[in-house]
Amino acid sequence: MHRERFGAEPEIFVGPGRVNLIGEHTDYAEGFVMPAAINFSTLAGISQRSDGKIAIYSENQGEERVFDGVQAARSNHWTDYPMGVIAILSSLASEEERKISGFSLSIWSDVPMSSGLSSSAALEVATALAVLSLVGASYPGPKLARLCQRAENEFVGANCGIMDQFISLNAEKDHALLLDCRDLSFKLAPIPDHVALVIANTMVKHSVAGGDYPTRRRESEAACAVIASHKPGVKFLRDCTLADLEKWGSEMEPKSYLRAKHVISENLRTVAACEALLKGDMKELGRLMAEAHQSYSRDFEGSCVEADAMVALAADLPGLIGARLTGGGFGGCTINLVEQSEAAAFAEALGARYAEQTGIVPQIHVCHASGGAHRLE
Ligand code: GAF
Repeated sequence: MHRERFGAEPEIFVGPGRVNLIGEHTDYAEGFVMPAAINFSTLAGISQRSDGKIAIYSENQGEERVFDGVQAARSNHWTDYPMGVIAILSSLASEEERKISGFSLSIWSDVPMSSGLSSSAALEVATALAVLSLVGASYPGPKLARLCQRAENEFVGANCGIMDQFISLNAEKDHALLLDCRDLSFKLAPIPDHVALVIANTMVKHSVAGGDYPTRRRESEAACAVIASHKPGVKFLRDCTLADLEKWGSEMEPKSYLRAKHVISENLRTVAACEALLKGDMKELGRLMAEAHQSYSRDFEGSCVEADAMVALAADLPGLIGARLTGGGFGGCTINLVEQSEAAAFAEALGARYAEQTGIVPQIHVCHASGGAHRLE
């Protein structure tokens, strides 16, 4: 499609979506997350052009926009995601990056949008690799993840953390990745062959940019500010303990207390979940996922009726190891770790139960953990 539209052979780059096994709304609190990249990706094809313009076409949107050059501000359009990355990269100091202009970019994706599987990060990351390759520049994965996050925070105006961009760039095939969002150090944990990632889309739309995500972030940060006023050195909920919360919780808005309870306990669960996975203790991993969902739903109030139903309906199906709502919340997908031998039957039964209970036909995908972003050979 790139060749037909733009008359030039593109170089193509792949940015995968992700599923988070555990560790929700902990990344911007400098805590822990444990995502894996999945076999749904965004492809970005790029070729040079001689008129200095930047053309961006999305097959999924069925739309092309042509810009005179790098834009300084958002236009509240889907092109803000790639343009934000282009703008951030071209604002950097190196000579290569100052040459960013004059190219055609075509985008195609099979990452379901607004489903909590990081279609935005996949697009940012694929765009970043494409643009950098055109100007002959490159960055280490963790640094590029920060730049893509900046594009989303500053240009798009969505206040996300680092998890999605980081895993899309740095994932390893067949592994989950425990990320310390404070210093971006990470540990890889193999996902055993007998375990499938079954992703169940509630079909309820999720979004980071508006609504409840920023509200929850503010509420949890308000709780941190109360603890910080008593305890020097506290900057993020990562620095707080459950004992701190009990000590000063009465000074907080009740909602802030509950949001912080989720974040602080979720950090502990996420580190413990990685240990369980490394030890092959699937029972403990499943228990932690169930606890995480309860905490996300009851204390963080980050779930919705449909996601709670999807988790509950999975509970007694053969092969289930653990289930919870994944991603930014208020809709989107659940992640179910399921014995591989039962995965197909599990997916079918869960889909039928969910459709019967809610009247909504879900999409259920049996996935595997994929490698990180790369050039398509
Ligand atoms: C979204 C955000 F983009 C992530 O940074 C993270 O906060 C997640 O929601 C919740 O864990 O995916």
